[in-house]
Amino acid sequence: MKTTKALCASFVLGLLLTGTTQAEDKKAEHHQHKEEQHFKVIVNAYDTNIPELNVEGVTVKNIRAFNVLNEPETLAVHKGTKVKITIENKSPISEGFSIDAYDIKEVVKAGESKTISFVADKAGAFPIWCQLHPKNIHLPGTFNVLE
Ligand SMILES: [Cu+2]
Repeated sequence: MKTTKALCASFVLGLLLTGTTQAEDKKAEHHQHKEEQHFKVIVNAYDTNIPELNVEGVTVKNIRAFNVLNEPETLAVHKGTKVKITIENKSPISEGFSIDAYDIKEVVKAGESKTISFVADKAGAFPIWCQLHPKNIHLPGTFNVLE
């Protein structure tokens, strides 16, 4: 009877120890920033025709509008993640890719790709914008870093 109790007690203790070790491991992983995420952002240009537009009482017909977008426009990671972004430029001209808070300012030539890596160590919502073109033509995106 005594032996059984002792066995039971050591079994329970064993379970408790295993449980604690797993929790510690998870904590350690979190602190070492082991998480990695790879994104692919395609920069694309859209040539659109607006048949008719009324601006300040004046009707203008057949306007050609040129818009550049990053797809996807929003990227989200947790703080501490190792981030890799491959920027593929499908626009017919060179495009910029900037995230000021992370000192990122890249230029990708037409038809080319570039991969950047950094650790997302600042939480917040940061604009991704093109430093080469006006913001009404190359629409800004957002880099979200969650605490
Ligand atoms: Cu641009």
